[in-house]
Amino acid sequence: MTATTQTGAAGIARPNESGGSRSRWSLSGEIPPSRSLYLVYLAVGLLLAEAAIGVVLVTGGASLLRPTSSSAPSEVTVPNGPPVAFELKAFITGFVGVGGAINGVRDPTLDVGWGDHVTVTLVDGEAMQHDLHLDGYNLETAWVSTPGASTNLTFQATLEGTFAYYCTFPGHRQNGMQGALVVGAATNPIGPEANLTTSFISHSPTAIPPPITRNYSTTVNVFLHAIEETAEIEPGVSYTYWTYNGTVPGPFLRVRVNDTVVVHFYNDPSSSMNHSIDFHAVTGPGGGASATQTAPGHWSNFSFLAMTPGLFVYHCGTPNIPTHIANGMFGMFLVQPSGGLPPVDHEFYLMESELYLDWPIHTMGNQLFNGTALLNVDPTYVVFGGRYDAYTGVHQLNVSVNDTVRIFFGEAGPNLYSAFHMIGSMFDESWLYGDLTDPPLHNLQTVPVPPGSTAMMQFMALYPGNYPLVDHQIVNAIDKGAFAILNVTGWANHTIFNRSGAPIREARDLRTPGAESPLSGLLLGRAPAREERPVRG
Ligand SMILES: [Cu+2]
Repeated sequence: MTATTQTGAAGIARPNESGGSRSRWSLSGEIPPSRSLYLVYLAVGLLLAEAAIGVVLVTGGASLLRPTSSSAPSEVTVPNGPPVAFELKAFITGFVGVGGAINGVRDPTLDVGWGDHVTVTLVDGEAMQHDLHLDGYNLETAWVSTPGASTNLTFQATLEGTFAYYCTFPGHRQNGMQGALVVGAATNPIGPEANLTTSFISHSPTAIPPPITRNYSTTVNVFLHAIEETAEIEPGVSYTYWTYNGTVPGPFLRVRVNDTVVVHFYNDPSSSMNHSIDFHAVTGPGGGASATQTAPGHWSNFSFLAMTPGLFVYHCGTPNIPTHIANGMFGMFLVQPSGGLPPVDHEFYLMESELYLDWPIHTMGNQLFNGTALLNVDPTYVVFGGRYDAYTGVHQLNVSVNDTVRIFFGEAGPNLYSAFHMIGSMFDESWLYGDLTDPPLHNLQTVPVPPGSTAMMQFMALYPGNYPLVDHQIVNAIDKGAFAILNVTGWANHTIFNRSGAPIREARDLRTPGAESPLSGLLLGRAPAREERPVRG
């Protein structure tokens, strides 16, 4: 046992990366005590759940960091390098460097010279079991389980290359407990694009259940299947997502208020860890997360009364929750008000989220999750449907002039707000924060959607063209991928818009002055029509 050293504050760049593109990930702070305790609490619960259902240790699996060479040339004598020592403090969210150039750095890269005599000391930062395995050298420490307990590895760095180190306890590596040992001048290049298990990760915006027209309550069975899928974020860039039912977002679920919902949750045997579901539509512990902590290959079930109407998010509630959300585990749950929703020509389903990755955006190859970027809220991509510019080209949204359109929009986060906006038009009616009980706001340009919330927008398509749907936190749309196209085809009414600059006449007649618009007022019977409200200026 050795005394633990308090780690310092953020601000130390990872070695060997000061000029590299990965330096943006290089800063890390200590975990705030309250957050740490919360995560420990959740993780201990998870481990107990795992023990109860007999999960075996997972120590194998694919290497997250690809060794670039396996051995030094045999005819060259390994130099007798100096001793080099590192200390790492183990937390469920990652290893934190102690002392020297790695002080305070989360999952620091350990740079050593070829032939150096390396000691890596592992100190437990919390009352949880951890260890440290080093790929390539195939070395592993004993495990530690109490704060301050320590163990170590000592070896000579005879192999050049980049080698992953990680905790072998189930789920811990996925939670962020992984880093790299770099021996010699090797860097940590991105690996080649992985084999894809699905050609398009994004949920179709139009593949949603039809409006519920019944006027009575019933029992609705909901089936959700947690499964990992490897897909492209953009052409040439692969990533292994964690999904519900194989898409990001997961399925759009639709019930009527006061329906009884029976949730059937299955975690695929191929999953690398436990999963669960927290439905924001549920009144009950964890929104169902406590009832659905499920090991790979197992089922769980629970039921609830959908007594609150609204448009709700659901997401995974298994530690580390932000990681599970960022990896794609979220979706939307509509509890229709008893009066239903007004008929429209098109309903679309879109959800925004962030991807936190090892290498900069557009780097070709197989991207990996980066827990430091997540904690620093430094997303690599901000996307709809889990994919860069997902709903463009052949996947764009298509409507015709004079069609009425409804968009169900959700912000999964895990961290960012969306400023949802349609370039080239307004939303006639917007129900914010998933509230479908109060009257909508009218004629909004940009709709604020907090993480873990939703909004419902309606409008009539009036003029042909491409109308980008974006996050008006505009870097997210233009540079990071939160960009979709709503294509409107049909007759160009030049009294609305005219490229020639000719006089515009009778534009207000388009919405049948004096009458209700096709949308206004139908939902609740009290929203004023667009034309009936006072015109400012
Ligand atoms: Cu999960």
